[in-house]
Amino acid sequence: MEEHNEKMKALLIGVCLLDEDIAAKNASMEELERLVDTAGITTSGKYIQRKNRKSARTYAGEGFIEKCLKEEVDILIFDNDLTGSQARNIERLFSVEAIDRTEVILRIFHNRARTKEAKLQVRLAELRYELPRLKSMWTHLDRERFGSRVGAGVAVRGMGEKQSEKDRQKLQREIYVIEKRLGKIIKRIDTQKKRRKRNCRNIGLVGYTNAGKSTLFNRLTDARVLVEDKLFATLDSTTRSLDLGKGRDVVISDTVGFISNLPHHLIASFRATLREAEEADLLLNITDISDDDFEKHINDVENVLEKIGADGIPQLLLFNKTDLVSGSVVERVKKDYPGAQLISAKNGENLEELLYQIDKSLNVPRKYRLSVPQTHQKAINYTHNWGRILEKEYEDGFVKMTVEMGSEEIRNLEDYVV
Ligand SMILES: Nc1nc2c(ncn2[C@@H]2O[C@H](COP(=O)(O)OP(=O)(O)OP(=O)(O)O)[C@@H](O)[C@H]2O)c(=O)[nH]1
Ligand SMILES: [Mg+2]
Repeated sequence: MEEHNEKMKALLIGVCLLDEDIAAKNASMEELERLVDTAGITTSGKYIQRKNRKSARTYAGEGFIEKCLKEEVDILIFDNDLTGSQARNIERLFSVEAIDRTEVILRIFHNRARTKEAKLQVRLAELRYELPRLKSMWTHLDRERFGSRVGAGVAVRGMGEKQSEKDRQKLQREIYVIEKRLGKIIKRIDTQKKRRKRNCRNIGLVGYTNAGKSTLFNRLTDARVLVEDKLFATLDSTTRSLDLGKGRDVVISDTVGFISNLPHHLIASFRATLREAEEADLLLNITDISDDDFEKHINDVENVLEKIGADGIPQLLLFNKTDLVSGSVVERVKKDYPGAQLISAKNGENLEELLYQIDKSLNVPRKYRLSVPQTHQKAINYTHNWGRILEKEYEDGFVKMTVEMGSEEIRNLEDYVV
């Protein structure tokens, strides 16, 4: 895939069928513009076509595209998925490159992948995207050589078809090799994880892209993961230990963000990176409260979690960027989502409480040393009821105990912990 420089100019085109929601389409176009910007392309116009059905040949219809193309641009970007032949039809008719949303995402990933693992995953996603498009890519070659006869089903094996078969095999071979290499990487991650799991619990940060996952991650762990006001700043996962106080160590992982209409093959290709989320004991599901569409984003994230089989993992819902919204929004969200945590990762607001809630959600039973006056019968009974006593001795009017207890329960005995 080629690199694109800043100067590339694009028109964004979307189709909204008459029975579809125009507000949702507008939001999707706005997001596409952000994606396009992240890919280093300038948007010089956005158009939505309302109609009752899609055009098979050019998706938006030739007349509509013609009207949009009042000014000279380098590329047309469609918010909806184009088939390979639609893209080529448009390119031939209007002499301008045509791509869709998925390809914009792929370009971003392509330009941003840094580690070997991320690069392999991106390459795999690109190959999986290209494969079904190959056939139609070459059919025009056949048409040019044999005229309409091929289209009429004449049993001529055209140049294009042979070429397409060769290319398909080449792609499939490459896919096979990359899948094998990634399979090995996943195995390695799993082995490391197993080793880690024996000692401590794993937390995965998930959420819509740009929600503030990396900002929170850096805040909590003093890491220096790249934070940017761009979509898909993070493509790799990073794991650090997180101190919940009193030696209660857990590990936390920052990972790639999600987006609506995330192409299926892209999710499948990012298996190695998403492994951290798939295997977590607790997910911090982080949402940007200042985004008008945050409710939709929560849904989108749920959908991706379901696709990767992580929807059964206990979750803590976090609303981030409270510094950007009014008190009334905060109050409404608190009411609508009881149990959710409202934070500002940037200002560090409410993070103490967050750590406590994380601890509570994990409720890892751990060892504590307690020293309880013998007269405090209530506390002693409580310890027996809620903890597992490992050692017990009497000394100078105190009961000294080593107990294993959940982090929630131990809060009631805080005064006795030594
Ligand atoms: N005002 C405000 N901005 C924030 C807060 N948290 C994060 N941001 C900003 O939001 C943008 C995205 O933050 P990141 O931490 O990169 O978001 P992310 O979820 O890791 O994004 P991706 O890796 O792209 O998926 C950056 O410009 C941050 O500075 C917050 O609490 N308040
Ligand atoms: Mg990030």
